[in-house]
Amino acid sequence: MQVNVGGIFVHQGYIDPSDQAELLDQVRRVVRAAPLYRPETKTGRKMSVRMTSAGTYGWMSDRKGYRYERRHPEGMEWPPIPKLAKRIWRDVAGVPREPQSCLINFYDADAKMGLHQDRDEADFEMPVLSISLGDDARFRVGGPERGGKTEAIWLRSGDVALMGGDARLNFHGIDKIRAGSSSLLPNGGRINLTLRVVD
Ligand code: MD3
Ligand code: FE
Repeated sequence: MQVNVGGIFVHQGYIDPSDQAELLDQVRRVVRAAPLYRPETKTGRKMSVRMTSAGTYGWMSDRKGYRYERRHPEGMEWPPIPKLAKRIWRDVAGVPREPQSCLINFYDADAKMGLHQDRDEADFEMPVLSISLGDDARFRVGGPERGGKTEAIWLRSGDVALMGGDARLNFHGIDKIRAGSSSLLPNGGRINLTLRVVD
């Protein structure tokens, strides 16, 4: 089923359970080559979400600020974007370009992501695609101005969300994780893959 929340299209149950397991396997391969780390903000606070990336560019935050980088903080290039994630992009994104970045966010039961905009990319005509695996997450989306009205939707394992057009610069974040709601990850938690065209 497809639902529209605040201009974001959520394809619920888009990825069947066997493809979710295969994609998780591909994500594990990325994490083995480019380990998860906890980014710091400019003020030196650690984010609660752990991250790594695949593709030409990885999104990164540290005391110098946030930006895209071609290398992991430990110095290696980012591994290739998982094949299944690229296939989903081709089938859903509706643009002729390939994704250049796949940010992998790992949320444990207590992790959150505050409301923010994604505006570090060069071309806002290019959509952003999000793939959810593991525990349910309450995703909150507002408008293009901070402090406006927001709506929330629970994202579940296998859901694919497309943020394009007028919604591309909407504020969004993750409020809450429902621990134990999925058995995909043996130790629980949620993985979100965010695919983007960067340059
Ligand atoms: C709505 N991640 O990494 S992905 C992020 O679930 C991020 O990990 C969240 O926001 C997560 O930047 C949400 C969904 C998402 C991504 C980009 C958007 C939603 C968006 C851009 C505009 C509006
Ligand atoms: Fe975001």
